Amino acid sequence: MKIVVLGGDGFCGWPTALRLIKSGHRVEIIDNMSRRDIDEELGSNSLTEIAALNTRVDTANQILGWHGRLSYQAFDITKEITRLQNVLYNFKPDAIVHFAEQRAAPYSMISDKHRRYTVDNNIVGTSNVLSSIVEVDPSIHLVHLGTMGVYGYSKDFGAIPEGYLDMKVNSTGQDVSVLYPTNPGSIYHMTKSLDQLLFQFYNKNWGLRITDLHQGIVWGTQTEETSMHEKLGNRFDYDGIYGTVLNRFITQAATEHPLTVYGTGGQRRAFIHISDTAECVKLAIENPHEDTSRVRIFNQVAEVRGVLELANILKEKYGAEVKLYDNPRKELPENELEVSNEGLRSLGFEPITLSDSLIEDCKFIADQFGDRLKRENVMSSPKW
Ligand code: NAD
Ligand code: USQ
Repeated sequence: MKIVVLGGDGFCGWPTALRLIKSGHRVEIIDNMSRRDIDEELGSNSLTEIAALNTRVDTANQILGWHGRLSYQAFDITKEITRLQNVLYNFKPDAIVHFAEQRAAPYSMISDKHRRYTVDNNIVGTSNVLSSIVEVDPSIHLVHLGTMGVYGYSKDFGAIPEGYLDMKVNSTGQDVSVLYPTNPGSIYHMTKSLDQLLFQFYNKNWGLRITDLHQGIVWGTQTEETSMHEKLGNRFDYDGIYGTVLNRFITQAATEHPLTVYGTGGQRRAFIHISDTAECVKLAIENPHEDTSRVRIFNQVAEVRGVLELANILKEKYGAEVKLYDNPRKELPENELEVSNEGLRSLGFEPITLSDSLIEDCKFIADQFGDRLKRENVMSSPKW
């Protein structure tokens, strides 16, 4: 198949692009390098060294013998819609994977400028992608990376279903299935909730084939493919704004920083390993749904874990100190969470769960690159 990967230079997009070409697909990456620019803005960095996108692409094509399967263009999908449409006319993709959004909740809560940037970038980007599909070829399958955070993290309606809630209407006694009520906890998560409405409308009006993958927190850094050459290595965020909790804890354990549990650590969240991110996207693309009467929504998660539980695993394994910090975020101090992942499982997804060996792979990398860590960036989250 021919696949456009929007945001293919990022943490999830790069390993996914490699997984797709290794599976025999042709991939065109589009990325405006905004994530690398944000590192400059924040004075932060990936713990791992990452090659420039042209070097990554050349390495994948030439050194690994995947010649011609991977190409890229660097531009902003919010600003250059004509160029985006030209890619669709010329490359003629069967599917588009949309990773190209500002994805850090803390970044989206820093200031007015950051709130607006996140809304502009994420909503205009998604809108441009949908509108371009309608203009160029409405049969293109759009696979979007959404988030578990659109549901909020509670058991108010029982186990979290895949996108739709089955309910009985009190006034009529009718059984209905509605888009799950959103309960975002940051401007970033709110943009993902708004994305859902865009998908619903474009599906209803033009019958577009759309899969929205509500992904949990991604952990790990390398996959089989990114480990094949040093120039294919993936990024690894550890700072207080882009670093996600488990990767932060692993890095902290490697650099003798106390594990930074926010609040009580009673927050429970859904997790998935980076290798499974790539695998699930591949499964969604290779198994497009026939019935386009509504948006297909899958929960892309492997398992649910508590924040303090994760810290205690690392404490036990590496003797790390666990420290409770005032929570910079407005969120439930404790929550129960149960999530269905039947959709992707029905396509063959066999989740990788937290294991000693995977933690050790990641700790090995954190040990190796520990001298690149900027300690002042570990507690850099804004408060909201
Ligand atoms: P990332 O920031 O590492 O990657 C996003 C990429 O998109 C970057 O390379 C960036 O330069 C590019 N981009 C952003 N805006 C763009 C624009 N307007 N035009 C062109 N390129 C643009 O983020 P990630 O961790 O790879 O996340 C990818 C997607 O997966 C996001 O949509 C995110 O919401 C979702 N997701 C991520 C996680 C996680 O834990 N990392 C969890 C759930 C969902
Ligand atoms: N947390 C700590 N200590 C830390 C960092 C985080 O206790 O040092 C806690 C947070 O308070 C929160 C939980 O860990 O309760 C998760 O925080 P996170 O930063 O790992 O994840 P989050 O902000 O939710 O965002 C990440 C990705 C985002 C994705 C989301 C999936 O950055 O793109 O959408 O995970 S989910 O959480 O399932 O909504």
